[in-house]
This record gives sequence, structure tokens and C-alpha cells, in this order.
Amino acid sequence: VYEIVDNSVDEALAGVCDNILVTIHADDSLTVEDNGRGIPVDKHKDGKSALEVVMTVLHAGGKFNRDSYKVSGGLHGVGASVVNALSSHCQVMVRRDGFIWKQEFSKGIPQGGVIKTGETDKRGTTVTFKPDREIFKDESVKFEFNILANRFRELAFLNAGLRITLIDERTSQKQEFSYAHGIMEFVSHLNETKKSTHPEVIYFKGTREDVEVEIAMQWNDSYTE
Ligand code: 0RA
Repeated sequence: VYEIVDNSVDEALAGVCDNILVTIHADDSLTVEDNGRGIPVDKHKDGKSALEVVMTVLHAGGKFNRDSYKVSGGLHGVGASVVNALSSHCQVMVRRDGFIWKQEFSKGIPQGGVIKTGETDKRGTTVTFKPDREIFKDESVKFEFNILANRFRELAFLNAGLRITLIDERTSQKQEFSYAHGIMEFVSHLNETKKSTHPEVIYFKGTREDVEVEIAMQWNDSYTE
């Protein structure tokens, strides 16, 4: 789940996405929808679309100059292709250039090419996948709402203005994370149950030699760092 959501957060970091919707389905599949640019669907020389390459080639993400992910909670993972390979079924829908495109996979293998399924004035990517029970034999493949919610809260704090919504169709639970003031609000949240020694969170940011730094801090009267 993190692997796919991180791809959407990359779009948010590029400034072209402000909405991510994650839905846990009743059959233990999961959907991640974003309003980013949409994975390119045009065919390359070898006849494969960027969509197919992203979904079937290990670390293909880097080829598309999408290595911007430096502030948003961790290192780049292995990419959507691994999620795809470990899924009994995976479907990608792309809204881009006026059309809706779709490609389906089974255990990572394309079940046909990219097909145009309709028109739209929206843009973005929707990935639905179902973990392969033949691979995750003994392990639980039940998605846990709280684990996902905690992660999405952190991602929303780290990416001011990004809204991440988590819906659980098994229980009808829904939670939305969106922080206009990003890490400033995170510090307030951390100090919520403590006694802060000054009312305002100290906040500043700057860039030097391509290194961006963003700092929020507030003292409290406890002794832990
Ligand atoms: C390759 C290139 C571009 C975007 C993406 C992939 C992309 C991947 C994912 C995965 C989930 N959501 C995504 N959104 C975008 C750049 C496309 C461009 O320059 O228009």
C-alpha cells in the first residue's frame, strides 16, 4: 500500500496532485486513487507504454525522473511493479489527455495492452490490487485500518495541503487527513498533551545548494528530547 501511495505522493511533491483516496474493499483488495498527471500511456519504440513499463519493470520509476521523494517519509521503495507481481489481480486506470485508459494484470503479467475506455476532463491514476494468496500463503493479507491511518496522517503532515482519505468498506469507517500548515501542525499535535513553554510553534524553511530544509519546533516542560 505504501509503495503505491508513495507514487501518488510523488505527484503531490511535484505540485500536480492534492488529493489521494485509499479504499480498502470487502474482498481485501485495495484501491489508491490520485488526481496527479496520470501515468503516461503513449507507446514507446518497443511497443510498450510507460504505464506497462512502470507496472512491470523493477525500479522503472527512476527512468521517468520521479526521484523527488526526499522529504516525505522514507526512501524510495521498489516500485509499483513489485506490488503488481505480488498481486493475483491488478488494474490501473489513467485519466489523461481527455481519456480514460485501462490496463489489467494478473500476477504482474499484462492481460492485454492499454485500452481506451471513455472520455474524461479529469486527470489522475487509480490502482487497484489484490495480494496474491498463493504468495502470502500463511501471512495475513488483511489490511489494518489503524496502521494505514497512522501512516497517512504522517504523510499528510509532511505534505502541507495534501488531502489523504482512507475508507474501509468492510466497516464503513472513514478518516481524512489534511493539514494546511504541515509540520507546524504536527508539532502542535505532538505537544497537544504536554505543557508548551511558549504559545507559537517556531517555523522556518530555506534552500541551499538544492537542499531544502523545513523546521518546526516548540519547547515543552518535559525532559525528553
Ligand atoms: C511516470 C511519469 C509521470 C508520472 C507517473 C509515472 C505517475 C505514476 C503514478 C503512480 C501512481 N500515481 C501516479 N501518477 C503519475 C510524469 C507524467 C508527466 O510528466 O505528465
